[in-house]
Amino acid sequence: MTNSTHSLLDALGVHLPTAGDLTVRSPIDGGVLAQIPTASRGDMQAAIGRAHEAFKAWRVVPAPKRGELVRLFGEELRAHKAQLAQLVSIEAGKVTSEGLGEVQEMIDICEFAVGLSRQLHGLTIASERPGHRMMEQWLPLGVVGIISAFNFPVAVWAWNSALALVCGDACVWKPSEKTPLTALATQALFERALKAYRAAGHAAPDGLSELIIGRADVGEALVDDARVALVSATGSTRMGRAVGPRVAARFGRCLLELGGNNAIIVTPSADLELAVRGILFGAYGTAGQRCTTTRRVIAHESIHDALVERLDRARAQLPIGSPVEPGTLIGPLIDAQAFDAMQFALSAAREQGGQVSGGERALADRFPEAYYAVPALVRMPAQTEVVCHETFAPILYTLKYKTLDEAIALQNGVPQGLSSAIFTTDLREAEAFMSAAGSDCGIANVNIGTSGAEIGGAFGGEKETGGGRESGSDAWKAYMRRTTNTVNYSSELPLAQGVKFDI
Ligand code: UN1
Repeated sequence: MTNSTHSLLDALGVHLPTAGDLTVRSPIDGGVLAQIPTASRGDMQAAIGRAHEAFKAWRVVPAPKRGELVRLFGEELRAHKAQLAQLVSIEAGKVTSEGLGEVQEMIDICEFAVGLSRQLHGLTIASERPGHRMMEQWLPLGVVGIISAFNFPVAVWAWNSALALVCGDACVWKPSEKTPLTALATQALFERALKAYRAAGHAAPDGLSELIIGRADVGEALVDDARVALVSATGSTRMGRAVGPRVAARFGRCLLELGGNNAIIVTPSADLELAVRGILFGAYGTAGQRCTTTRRVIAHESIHDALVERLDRARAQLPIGSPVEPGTLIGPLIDAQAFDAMQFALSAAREQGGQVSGGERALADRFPEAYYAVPALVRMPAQTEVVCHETFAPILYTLKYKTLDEAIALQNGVPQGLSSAIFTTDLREAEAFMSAAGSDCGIANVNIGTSGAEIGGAFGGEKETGGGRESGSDAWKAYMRRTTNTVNYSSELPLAQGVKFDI
């Protein structure tokens, strides 16, 4: 580990063990950052036990008081934003501005959650019976298990935990094995917030937010434990296919945030300048490793060639380099496996009639142990099998269309349903795209790209994306249980539906 990473971890309050079976590498140069021990199934079960006890105490703390803890955590994040962001760059390979953006997303959700802590409201419902009142309440749910992926190593956890904590739940976090250091740093910041909360005279139980670093068996222990009321899992569709049925088998709740295969439709009336910028960030930002990454462009035949040529020229000039160096826009892929998957997809695309530009390995001389790739653009003759598959890499497939109906059918013609966008200045096209017969995704944008959603909206998608919604809007309801209460304040006992049962 370099001295700078060491001092960064120190500043964030992380004291690493000196040995362990998990080797943590930086995708920047492939160098070893740390060796840390992994937990066992038993450790996970013990953590769930602590969280379950914590839940019992936390659920009766008034929600605005719970919000105060999340407010303090947001303050820690503000104070350590630059350091945590730098660690995100080192461990996940994000360019500086995106690392900062990730921590900003955590701060934003904390603020949203603090406001929400005074708004966890239910309805009052008209009763058909005289002297009766009906209402619904939202009550704390239980332990929330959070399984997060390497590409948003800390923000996605924050979306879940900030809401879960104000909702009165306790959390158990299993981060990606590729990014345990950012998880440890986040946990250390949370513990500082907890200390400040207690120092201000508030009571908070131990075990409110447990972090367990481990392999798949530890994730399975989380998924299978009946004390975990909600499993919120972010990752591949393959992972979701394994998690979903196991949680369902024990009647637990699942919030799945899985793969995307996001498209941008570009119509003849589009502002092409805007479209080019939106597509470049969507397709190649984060080196194509967002679930919201733009993977397909569906362009009208009248503008297709001009648009694709512009994209291809701009693509070839995107600065690839170490994510912590100024000016870099394209950082590394997470590891060799990701690079291999990219090459595999590109050769499949060639076999399926695609014309590939870019995609080669970059900077191999400077970083022989790391995997940088030239962003790829593939002109496809049709939406073939490889295009229907999510490859977590900077590959953009381009397709042509004649009618908007055809474009929407192509856009919807993949198994995933996370994000989508249209670039158009035609009101009819924009509205049709967002309508019931339009995009089938959880996110449908107009004149912006597919990625980079704000936390205020509900985030998630349909079909193989898993159907869950996280973050803003009323996504908080997934972290609570609803009770319907009917209160009789009369001295009669009328039955609903006019039923008589006179004794
Ligand atoms: C993810 O890639 O798992 O909309 C989440 C975005 C980010 C979140 C992406 N706010 O691209």
